Amino acid sequence: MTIIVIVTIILVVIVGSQLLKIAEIRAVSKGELIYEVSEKEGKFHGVTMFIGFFVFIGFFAWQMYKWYGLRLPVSASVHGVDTDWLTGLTYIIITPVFIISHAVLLYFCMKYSYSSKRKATFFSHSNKLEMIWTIAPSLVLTVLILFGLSSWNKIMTPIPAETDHILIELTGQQFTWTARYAGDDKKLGRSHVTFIEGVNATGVDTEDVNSKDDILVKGEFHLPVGVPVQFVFRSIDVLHSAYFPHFRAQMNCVPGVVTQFNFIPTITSKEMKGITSNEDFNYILLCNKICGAAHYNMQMDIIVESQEDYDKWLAEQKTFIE
Ligand SMILES: [Cu+2]
Repeated sequence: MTIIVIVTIILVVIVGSQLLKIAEIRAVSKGELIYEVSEKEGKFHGVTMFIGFFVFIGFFAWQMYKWYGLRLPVSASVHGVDTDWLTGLTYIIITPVFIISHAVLLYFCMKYSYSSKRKATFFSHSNKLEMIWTIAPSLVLTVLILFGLSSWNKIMTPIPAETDHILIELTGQQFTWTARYAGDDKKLGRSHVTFIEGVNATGVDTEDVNSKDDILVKGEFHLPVGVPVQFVFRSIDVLHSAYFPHFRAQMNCVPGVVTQFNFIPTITSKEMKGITSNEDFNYILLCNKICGAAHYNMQMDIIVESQEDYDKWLAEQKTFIE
């Protein structure tokens, strides 16, 4: 079936180009100027383009309406509220610019379509124009970037050791995640690919004293609400990306490099089920780099709960080294 469709498309293209050639030969034989656009043709193209503007903007409006409900629910992290606000601000700025620039562009196609009575003005340079279209976008971008940098610094500055927080290492591998909690000593034991052996699939250094109380979990991991979480990321094979859509966070997991960020969860899983009116709602960690055939299945559930429930859950988990 696919081959028939491909062959049909190729044949249609060949037939089309042959028909054009025939039309060209016919016009040339009659002495017509085939490469000259007439005023009538120019006007037709211009008007069609201007009508195209309304079709284009109509399609844009329809898409906004159609997919609006598929947006993520309210952010479940402190910095995520800032990120969403910044995204909203960016849309407020770029949407009118997008519509106005297209309206002007396509209206001018119609207004200035070819006329034999009009001669085009030639000018090679305008300092005034250059200044306007360089400075105006630069100013807008500077404001957006400054806001963005402030949010970025909040999640990228490592949490100081003396501040109360949880330390979790997420290791990506084709095609699964492993979460490692630092345990009572709040320190992660050393880890390296050279230690990977049998059940020690992420390469924890079992000789390191800091590894003794580390807790490894798969499938799902828990976080207490309102407590800062410092994440560190590793990959033991290819590039992965730890993506937490509901917390508006994402970080690459790079083989041989440790990356990090932190966030503070603000809404428990139970509360989010109510907010989204979806009893099956679950926070998820996804891999957001196409890392191989089963990439789509590389995910982990995240349960955000009260400190009490979290402590209870953590107490039930076994340390990696018994
Ligand atoms: Cu992956």
